[in-house]
Amino acid sequence: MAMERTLVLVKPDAIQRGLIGEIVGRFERKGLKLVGMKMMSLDGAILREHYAHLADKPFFGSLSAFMQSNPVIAMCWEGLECVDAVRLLCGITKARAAESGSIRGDLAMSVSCNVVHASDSVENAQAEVKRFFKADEIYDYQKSEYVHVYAEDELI
Ligand code: DAT
Ligand code: MG
Repeated sequence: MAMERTLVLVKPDAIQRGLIGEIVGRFERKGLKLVGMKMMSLDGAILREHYAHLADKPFFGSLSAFMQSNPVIAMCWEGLECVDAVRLLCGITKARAAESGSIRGDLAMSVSCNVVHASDSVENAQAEVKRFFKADEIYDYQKSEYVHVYAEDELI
């Protein structure tokens, strides 16, 4: 078991729909620790890196345009094995088929306008946090709540 950090983006559709607080609140209530957060506009260069695995797809152009249509909120969340935990909280890509209770399952209907991005592996999470945050934009601090969120042996 390990403390991990993962990247979450609140996507342009969620910004327009006034869902920032709702989405941030879900990660907070889960017991995760927010260690970085900022609003930013994405450009084509960062999106080509971020979505490199989709570069050949026919929807890449519209995906890139959508992600540049207004700013996003970038967040770095920390927690025990939190890369997988955050993916579960978000639900599957096709929001209208995502499990009820998940962020996408509760808040969205679309494949492309699916309100959040979350890193899909520990390796990608490390690369994505670096891509979106400078080292001094990530904050180390104690979260007193941890003693209630985790058992002692989980915090070693
Ligand atoms: P996820 O965001 O669940 O990790 P992904 O990495 O496969 O999914 O794709 C990244 C984003 O690209 C996804 O959130 C929305 C968009 N996308 C994926 N598949 C798509 C499709 N078939 N049509 C339109 N947009 C798609
Ligand atoms: Mg992905």
